Amino acid sequence: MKDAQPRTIYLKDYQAPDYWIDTTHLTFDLYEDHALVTAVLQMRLNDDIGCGGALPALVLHGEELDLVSLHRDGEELESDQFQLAKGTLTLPVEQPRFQLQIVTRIRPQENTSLEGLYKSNGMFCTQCEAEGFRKITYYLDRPDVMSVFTTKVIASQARYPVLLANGNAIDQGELENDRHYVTWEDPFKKPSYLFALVAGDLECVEDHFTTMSGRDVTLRIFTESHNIHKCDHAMVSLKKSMKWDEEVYGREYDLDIFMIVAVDHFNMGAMENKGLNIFNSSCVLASPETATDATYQRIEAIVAHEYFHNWSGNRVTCRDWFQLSLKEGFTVFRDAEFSADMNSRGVKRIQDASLLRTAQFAEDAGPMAHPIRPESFIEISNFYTLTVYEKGCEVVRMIHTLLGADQFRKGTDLYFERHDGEAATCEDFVKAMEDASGVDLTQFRNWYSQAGTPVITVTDRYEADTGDYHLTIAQSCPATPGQEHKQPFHIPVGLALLDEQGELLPLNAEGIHAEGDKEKVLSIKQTEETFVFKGCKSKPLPSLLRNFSAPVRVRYDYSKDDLVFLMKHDTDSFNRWDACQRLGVMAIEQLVEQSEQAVDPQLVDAFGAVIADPELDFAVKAEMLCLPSEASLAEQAEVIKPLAIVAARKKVKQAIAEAHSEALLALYNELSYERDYRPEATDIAERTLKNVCLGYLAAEDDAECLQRLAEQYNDASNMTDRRAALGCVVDARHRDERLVERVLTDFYDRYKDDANVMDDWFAVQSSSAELGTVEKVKALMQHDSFDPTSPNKLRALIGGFTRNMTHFHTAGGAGYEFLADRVIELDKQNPQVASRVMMPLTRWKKFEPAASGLMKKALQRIKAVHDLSTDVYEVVNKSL
Ligand code: 0A1
Ligand code: ZN
Repeated sequence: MKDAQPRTIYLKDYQAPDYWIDTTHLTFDLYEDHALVTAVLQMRLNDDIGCGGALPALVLHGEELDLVSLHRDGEELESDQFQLAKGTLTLPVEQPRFQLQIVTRIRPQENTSLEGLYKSNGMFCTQCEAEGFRKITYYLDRPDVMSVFTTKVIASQARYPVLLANGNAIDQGELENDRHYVTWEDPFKKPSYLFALVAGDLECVEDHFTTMSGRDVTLRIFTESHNIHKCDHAMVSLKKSMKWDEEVYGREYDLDIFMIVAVDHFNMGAMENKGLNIFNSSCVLASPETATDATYQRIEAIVAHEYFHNWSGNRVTCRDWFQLSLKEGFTVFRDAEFSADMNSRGVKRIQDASLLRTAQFAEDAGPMAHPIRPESFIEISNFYTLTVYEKGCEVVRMIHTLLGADQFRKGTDLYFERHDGEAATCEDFVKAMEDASGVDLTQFRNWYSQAGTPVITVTDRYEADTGDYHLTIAQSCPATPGQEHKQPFHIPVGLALLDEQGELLPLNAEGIHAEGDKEKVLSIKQTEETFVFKGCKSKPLPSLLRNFSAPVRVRYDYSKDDLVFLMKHDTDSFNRWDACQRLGVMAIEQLVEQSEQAVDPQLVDAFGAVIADPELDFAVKAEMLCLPSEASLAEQAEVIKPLAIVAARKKVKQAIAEAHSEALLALYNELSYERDYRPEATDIAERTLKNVCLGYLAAEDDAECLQRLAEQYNDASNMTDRRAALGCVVDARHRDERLVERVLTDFYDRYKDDANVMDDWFAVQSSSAELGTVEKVKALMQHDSFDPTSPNKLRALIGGFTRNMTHFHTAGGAGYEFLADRVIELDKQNPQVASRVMMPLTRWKKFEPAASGLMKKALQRIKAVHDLSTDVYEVVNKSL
């Protein structure tokens, strides 16, 4: 339990700290059963605080620490001269400037929360964001306290030959008893959450980057020796990111060395510690044999994300944790644009919008809904959400859209110049954008303060006699916890109008600048606005919210014919894909309500046209051929009926597969040729499309296709193809138990020594509609390769199961009970992971009554447990 009475913290209560810490000297003495940490802090009164003469007491944060000694200006303080309470150390202050020396003993070996200093596979590593540094020493563990850090790491030379911390190495040497040390100095002021330390027996790959001003930077990626051959892609990605940030944002790297360390036990994807990024090994390591295309692209994106934080997060950091989206939303926008530049821009947009609409919209409609800048929290770890990250990115993207690329760049230049070395706020970011561009973002600020997904409802009317086309856009936003009524948002709505031939019409309407353009972004601010477009010879068809120009839902009464028309003619690849999705949703929803009906033939034909379209880019074609996912169907349903969704989607997939079997097979064959593996966009597009075809072939009513699946599985020369075949074998329409068993065993035998591939071996089974029963998942938890202390394994197995609509929701509540048991058990070990895996239960209100009551019951059982962590406590209490 982090807090006896979990306390809510409010943004409105923010106060600057009473003291600053100008310098922080840390010495870590690492041993096998404990570590001694000596912190020497130069403290200074914050002159802006009016203290009326007496100096305020100093209140330092600290958790799970043994205080060994405490000195103030060289004098030891006795235990009656300070107070230790849960989470704090309070001491009186006598001078406005003073030095503290604090020695603490910690036990990294016993730290299962993976916050602070802990051990993973025999190496020491740290994770300090958001509030993990307080598990290392007593400190002002808040992001607005920025200090210059020096770190000396001392450990056994034999066990831990590599000793790393932030900044540049300035000293090293040998000590008695086979111990050695390295001292690191980071010249840039930073908050404690960016501190990092690593000690281990690691190898590294090394490369160099010459910055735009001609400085040489050493680049190193560290990992255990058996994985050293899997670092090349991350290194290439790092160099591309460094170059891109110079070219697109004018941002240069600032230290002599940049390091990445891969660790197996990590709560999140990666962490941007200054000069020493620590990564979940699943987000760094790749080889063609062990990583899929998706993993290659994820690695590229995450390496870039963490690197970009060096400016958007580290040089300019956050004043307080309510401002988290200041660094995360902006950095996700930066990495998304980087990925778009490196790969297929259209597909990147489709994938990001799809994730947002499926998962973030669900968050916005659930009990934990919050604005991208939350107003309160109990546990900040619960706010590393899709809302803060992905919706935050969309909000930055809208600023980019409203300002245009050039003004946006002026805005970021101004922001970095104004706030370099500071802890800033979202308001500072918006203000810099306004000041640089002259665009008024007053109303736009509502995106920062209001939760919920706005809905734009579009209606239209055509007047044949005048040729006028009236388009009305109305906006509203549903109530969210604590926010009953919303102010209208400032929404950029991308628009084009298609004529009967599918050509884009010039947009001539009053109030629209640059008349004559065929594409426009309307700047919507009112609750309802009408535009009258002149000179339309017939009723146009609107292409709305092009390129997903805002994180909103669009309601427009498209007929199926309209959607088929847009699929064919729209020039916006996002909207072409979206038309396809809408048609898919209509067809599947119809079957959810009436399962005995035939599959909509119009949909089947439309998919046939997509398969046959010779003009369509392979990457976009692959996306268009993917039916809406079960999760996205659930998000869009009024009431979620899990089994009906699974059955309806399967029926539609089978109908498409049967109707177009020849074309699908021809396309599959055309794309199945031998080539060396390259994670390049064109190759990835071909493999993706080929494997989408394979998925349909596995859904055909043709037992012979098993042969093809087995062949692709056996002959695959890369993980993308092997993994795709494995998934198809496991869930094929005509399953062959023996084949399933054989490929699962083969996959295990091939990759059992690769922890990251094994994660997937667990996930493929627990998420399978065929295999993933509660019993199977329980059995897998006992498997020798399952490590219950590994967040990756837990996410793979339990996360896979909670995504499994067939078995998680339909076991008479056994799935929910299983999850509740895991959450209760895990909460003692790793609260962050516990609170994340329980999220699916929090959506209980949306499910059909049979499921909903049982989900609620499972939540109530968790709530009744004493001493819940703040993480689980907050989620369970807000969702009941
Ligand atoms: N700042 C990191 C994400 C991160 C957040 C919290 C963590 O531990 C609780 C770890 C990583 C990023 O955005 O990549
Ligand atoms: Zn980030």
